[in-house]
Amino acid sequence: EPVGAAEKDNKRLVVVSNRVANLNAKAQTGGLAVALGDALSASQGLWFGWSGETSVDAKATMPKIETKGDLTVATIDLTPEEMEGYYLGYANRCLWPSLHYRLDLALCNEEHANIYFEVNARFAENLMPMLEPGDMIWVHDYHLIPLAEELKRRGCTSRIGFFLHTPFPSPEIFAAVPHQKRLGDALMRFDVVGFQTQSDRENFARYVCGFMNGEELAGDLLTAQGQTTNAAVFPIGIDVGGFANLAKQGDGLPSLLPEAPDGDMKTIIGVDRLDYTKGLPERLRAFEALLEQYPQHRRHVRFVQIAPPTRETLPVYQDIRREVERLVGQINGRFGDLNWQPVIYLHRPFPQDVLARLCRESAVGMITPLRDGMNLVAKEYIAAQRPEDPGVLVLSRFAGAAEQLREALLINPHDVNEMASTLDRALTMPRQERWARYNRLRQRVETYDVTNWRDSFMQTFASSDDDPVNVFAK
Ligand code: GDG
Repeated sequence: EPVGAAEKDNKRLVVVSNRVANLNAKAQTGGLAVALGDALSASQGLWFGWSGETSVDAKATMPKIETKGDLTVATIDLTPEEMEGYYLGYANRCLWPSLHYRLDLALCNEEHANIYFEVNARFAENLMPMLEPGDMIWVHDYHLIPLAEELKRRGCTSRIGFFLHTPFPSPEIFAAVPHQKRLGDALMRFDVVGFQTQSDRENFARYVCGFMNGEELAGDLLTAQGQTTNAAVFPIGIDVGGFANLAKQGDGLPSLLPEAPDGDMKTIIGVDRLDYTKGLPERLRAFEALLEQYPQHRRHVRFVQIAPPTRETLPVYQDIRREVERLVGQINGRFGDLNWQPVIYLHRPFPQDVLARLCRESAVGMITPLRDGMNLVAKEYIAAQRPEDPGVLVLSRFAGAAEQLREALLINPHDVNEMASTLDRALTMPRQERWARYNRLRQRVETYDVTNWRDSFMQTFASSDDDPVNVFAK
C-alpha cells in the first residue's frame, strides 16, 4: 500500500534527477532508475529531469510533459555544449571520480564547471512554473547539488531534500575538489541532505565543521554560515520480493549457463556497469590468483561478469574497458581448455530476470568495488538465493552495503591474494555456515528495502517542516 509522509499530508512529491527512467524499458542499468521507479510508482508525483537527448535549440524549448498512469514526467533536452560541460564534464569527469576518492582521475575544466552551474539554473528555471505550493521536492545525486540554491533564488518556498547516491568522501578529499566551497554552500541550502551510510554522513559533518566553520546541533542538524540542514542516513534498498520472484522463475528450467560434463561446476557472478570504481581488474586478478594458487578449482569454477557499457565517450572508460578485456583474454588463454572457459565476460546489458536467475544459479556473488555509495547488486544477490541452499556473498569493505551486510565475507578489493583465499573459502563453505550467514543478510536486506528507504526519507523530510531551529537560523 502506498505510504510516505507526503501522501499522508497530501503533499505532492516532486522528484528531480539527472535522468528520468524510461518506465517502459525492460533493461534498466542504473541503480538510481531502478530505485526511483519503485519509489514513485505509488505516488501521484512529478518526475523532472534531462531527456537524455541533445538539441541545438534546447534552451528555447519548453519541457516535454508526459503522463504515465499516476505519474507526470517532464523532461528537457540539453544543448550539445551543455551535455559536454555539465554531464560528461564537471559531473562525470570531476565530481564522480572525486566522490569515489579518485582525485588522480578528476579533471576540472573551468568552462565545464560554469556550464554545470548554468544547467542547474536552467533546471530550476524550467521547474519553477510546474511547482505547486506545498510540494516536497526531492533532488537526486551529484549532478544537481546547486539546485536548491537556484530554486530558492527564484522564490521557491517548498521544502527541498537531497539524496547523494555516491559516497561522500573524507573532508580532506572533498576540500580538494575544484569549486568545493560553492558545492558545500549549495548542499547547506537543502532542508534535508541524505546519505547512504553513517560514514558518509560523518564525512559531511566533518567537512561542515572543519572546512565551513559550522557546527553540529541536536539531532541530525548541522549549521554553517546561517544555514541549517538535517543531515541523515537513508541506506537505499531494493524490491526484495520482486527480485526474488524473478529469480525463482527459472526454477525447473534448464540452466542459463552450459552444464559441466561431470555436473561439478560452480559459478561466481559479478554484475557492474563497466566503471573504474567497480574494481573489475582487481577482481579478475583475484580470480586468476584463485586458479593459480588453488588448482583444485580449475575446471570446476567459472567467473561470469556482466558489464554493460557506461559513459563510453570518456577516455578513462575506454581505458578500463581495454584493461578488463586484456585480463579476460589473458586468463582464458592461460587457464582455459577446449571444454572449459574460465571467464565469461559480457559487455552488454541483460534483462533483469536473466540477472536474477544468474544470481540464483551462482555459488558466489563477487561484489568488489573500490568505492561504492551502496551497491544494489549485493542486495539483489542475497534476494535471489535459494533459502535452503544459498550462495555466499563476497563484498568489498568499501561498498556502502558493507555497513549493513556484515555477515558477507568482507574483503579489501585492493588485496588480490586476500580476495583469492576468500573465494576459496566461499566456494568450499559448508551449507550450515552459508545458511546462517544468508539468514541474517536476507533479514537485513528485507528491513532496509526500497520502501523503507523512501519512507524514512519522506518522514524526515516531513518532520523537518516548521522546525524551530530554522527560525533560530534566520
Ligand atoms: C549508483 C551508485 C548505489 C546492472 N547491469 C544491468 C542491470 N544492472 C542493475 C543492477 C542494479 C543497478 O543496475 C546498479 O546499481 P548499483 O547500486 O550496483 O550501482 P550504480 O549503477 O553505480 O548506482 C550505487 C546506486 O546508485 C543506488 O543509490 O547503490 O552505489 O553508484 O540494480 O542490477 N540491470 C539490467 N541489466 C543489466 O545488464 N536489467
